[in-house]
Amino acid sequence: MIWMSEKDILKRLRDSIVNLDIEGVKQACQDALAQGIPPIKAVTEGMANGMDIVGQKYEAKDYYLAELVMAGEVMKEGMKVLEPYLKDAEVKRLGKVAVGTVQGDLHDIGKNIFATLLEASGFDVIDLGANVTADKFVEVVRDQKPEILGLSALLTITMTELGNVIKELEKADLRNQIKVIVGGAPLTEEYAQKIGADAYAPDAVAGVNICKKWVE
Ligand code: B12
Repeated sequence: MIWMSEKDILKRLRDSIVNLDIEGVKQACQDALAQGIPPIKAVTEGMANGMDIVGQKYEAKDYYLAELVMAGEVMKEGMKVLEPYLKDAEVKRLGKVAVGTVQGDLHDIGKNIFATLLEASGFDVIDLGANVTADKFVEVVRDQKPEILGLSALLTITMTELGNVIKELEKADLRNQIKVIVGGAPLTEEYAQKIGADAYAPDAVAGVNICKKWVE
């Protein structure tokens, strides 16, 4: 491979998401690894920036739903290349975290990144997927006893479901057994406080750092 600066590779990662270019993203991820760019940086400062641009294009009606779907697929292919390098089997085990995207919401890319980074940091992750009902979250907290529950919501209309999950945990008398962290683009610190979450994180890295503090 011809030597490229880190900046150029991050730009290629971003652009291949925006151009919905699966082969391009895979190659750029491989080049990032070959050049010693930390894989987490390739995600957060490369591909994730591309997803932001895709979102803006969707809002501007330059892109339609088909492109949103495709962008999600392209990002997932890139993640497949990077994931083995994000994980490190040698790290000490820290505890159990259940994660999921709330009911009505199918966005799972951010949640998946959070889950991957948790695993890489030594947490055991129970990934419930997307469109998860409050009942399911309650059942898992009761039966599998994770220390932490991570909830994701990407739509303004599904944000309210986060509060609902917390209420259901209270009703089931489980709220005091678990720390709840919430994340997703439309959320804010204030909103997280209002619904009674223990923490909000603007990105997956910050989220993992909060989880680490909790189990220290
Ligand atoms: C890809 C995408 C899709 C894909 C999702 C594919 C998938 N498997 O996830 C598909 C095509 C399915 C989709 C569908 C829809 N989408 Co969409 N989508 C997006 C897009 C472009 C990117 C989202 C994404 O993956 N970003 C990249 C990841 C890495 O970022 P992230 O999710 O924010 O996650 C980071 C942090 O937020 C955080 N995080 C996330 N979750 C959690 C959880 C915890 C616990 C922690 C600690 C951290 C954390 O960590 C992550 C990494 O640092 C966004 C635009 C955008 N830029 O956000 C629109 C967007 C979210 N979608 C939108 C809309 C409107 C829709 C649809 C309603 C479209 C339609 N008309 O049908 C549907 C809804 C379907 C549903 N019921 O969920 C709007 C939402 C507007 C709003 N405020 O409500 C957005 C903002 C686009 C826009 N600008 O209009 N979408």
